[in-house]
Amino acid sequence: MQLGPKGNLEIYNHRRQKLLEKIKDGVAIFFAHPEQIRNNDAHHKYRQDSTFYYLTGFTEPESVIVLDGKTSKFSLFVREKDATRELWDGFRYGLDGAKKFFGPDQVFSIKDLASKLPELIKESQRVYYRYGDHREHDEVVLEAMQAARRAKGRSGLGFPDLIDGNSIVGEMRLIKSDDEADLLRKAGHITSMGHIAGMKATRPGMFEYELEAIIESEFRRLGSERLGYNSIVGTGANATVLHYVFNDDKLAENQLVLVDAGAEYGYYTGDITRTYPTNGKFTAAQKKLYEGVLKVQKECVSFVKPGIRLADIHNKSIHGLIDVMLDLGLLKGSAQEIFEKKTFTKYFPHGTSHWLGMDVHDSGIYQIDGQSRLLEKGMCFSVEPGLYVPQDDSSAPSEFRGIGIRIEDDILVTANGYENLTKDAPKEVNEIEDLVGSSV
Ligand SMILES: [Mn+2]
Repeated sequence: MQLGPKGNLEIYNHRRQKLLEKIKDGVAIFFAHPEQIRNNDAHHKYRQDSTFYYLTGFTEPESVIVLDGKTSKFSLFVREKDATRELWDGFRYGLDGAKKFFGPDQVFSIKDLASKLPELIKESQRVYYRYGDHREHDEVVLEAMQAARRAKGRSGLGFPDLIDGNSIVGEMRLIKSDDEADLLRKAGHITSMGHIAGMKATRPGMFEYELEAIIESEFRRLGSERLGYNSIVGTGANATVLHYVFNDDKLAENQLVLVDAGAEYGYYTGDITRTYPTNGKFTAAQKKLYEGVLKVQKECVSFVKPGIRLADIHNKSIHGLIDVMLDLGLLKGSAQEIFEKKTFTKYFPHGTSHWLGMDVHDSGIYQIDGQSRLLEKGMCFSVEPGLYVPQDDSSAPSEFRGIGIRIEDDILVTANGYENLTKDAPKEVNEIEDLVGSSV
């Protein structure tokens, strides 16, 4: 295995330096993500917390970062070397390895966290820590803050202020650097290739989980370490369930299958949704609905540039989809009234976009002073309008019942416009019809 962080150590130093400037004379604490038991002594596959990784490149659990704004000191708590545990579970950096490869000013054993933390925070009246995510971490921080306060004796000062440190890093993570854009571009490309592999192999009679495995296998083959989120593969009316999780149904003739899957690469994820006919040919009704959503999706994508807002894109998406719904007889009445009374949510119940980055629903504030924030170069998000007609919706024209369609791309804001990071995943009707089933 290759030791040390992926990429240049300078990237992580630079991020911590930027954070230190923001916390001024406060102290920031970040915990590694806790390991999760699956059953008995078997764990879920471990993935580091994104913010923790962003600041260190360090991937081991049971680790803690402490950054002191006054002294600019970076302290890292890690697991000690342990021959027995390493025989069973594999390599650990230990204190010396962590110091050598990840550049902390001082390194401690995670066993000493409770005793050392009060010392590290006692000079500060502000502690940056996200309270409420993990009770066991909250406990440690609270104890340390109490101990630090006691140690100060009679100072007249109260308990230190507690500020959410993750939100501050979240704002940093929202604007992607060129290095991050490269990783997102790669994740977008691998994700596109996985979707293409899935389209080629699709045939009626296969199970949703087979299709899932083919897509994910292509992700891995192309260098993706893991998924960005659990894949959704929903055929027929399963596609109308937004976060369908079962993936155990059989694909039938004349159905559309909706696939929402994303490969992670270097801790950054793609997030693509494509919807296509199981036998490679859209029915007339499927095509009408599909082309409606596609037109809206393309209009929303090409609208992206700095200075507009996600709310503008969402509104564009709503207005476009309302026109489609009126056109196809899904809704009746005036577009204005449907918009104002939000009756479109019957068929388009979700938002159009979410931030994308290390997490599929990435960090970063959406609204500033109650208003959707202005887009800037380096922001990355999904554009994913959809229409979902429930199977039992007797008010909808029968030809559309049980059809769910979503089309999703990953968009990076550039200086003058946008870059579609997932443009390699085909979405035009003729492209899809050519691809689907072509390797069967
Ligand atoms: Mn998405």
